[in-house]
Amino acid sequence: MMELNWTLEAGGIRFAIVVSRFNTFITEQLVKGAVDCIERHGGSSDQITLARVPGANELPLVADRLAASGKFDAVIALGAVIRGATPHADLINSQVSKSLAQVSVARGVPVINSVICADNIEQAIERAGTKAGNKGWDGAQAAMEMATLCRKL
Ligand code: INI
Repeated sequence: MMELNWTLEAGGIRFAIVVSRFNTFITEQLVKGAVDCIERHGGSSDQITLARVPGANELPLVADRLAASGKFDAVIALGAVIRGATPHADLINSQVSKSLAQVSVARGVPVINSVICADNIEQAIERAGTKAGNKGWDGAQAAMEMATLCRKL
């Protein structure tokens, strides 16, 4: 068995981050987590391009443009969808996660889905740098791993 192994490093990887402004007090914490993760793995802000969109629904289109540009080794999509009184959030969640996965496969570029899907604000806060970690940090780690793996395939 030949297993592909490597250490997790950000050096040399070109990252694109697309983040939604909806629930911005949460999503800005995800940006901070992602950038912190990249920097703590030897990367720098020069390697990161950041695009902002109005809401999670708009993430797939911009992720697609970024992935198609050939300028990035990985795209990290950050957002926070918080359930309200209507099924609106559920519709957004299923559409966005399917579309991000489609973009990734169609463009051959890792597109990391780091959109928080929460029942309430407390759950979202827990995933934005408090009790349950930071989904932006997790997304940056997944981006590093996938970009490095894809280079070896
Ligand atoms: N967008 C979000 O990013 N999070 C939400 O929780 C949310 N809710 O619940 O409405 C949300 N709605 C806006 C949506 O993503 C689009 O921006 C809007 O529909 C315009 O296309």
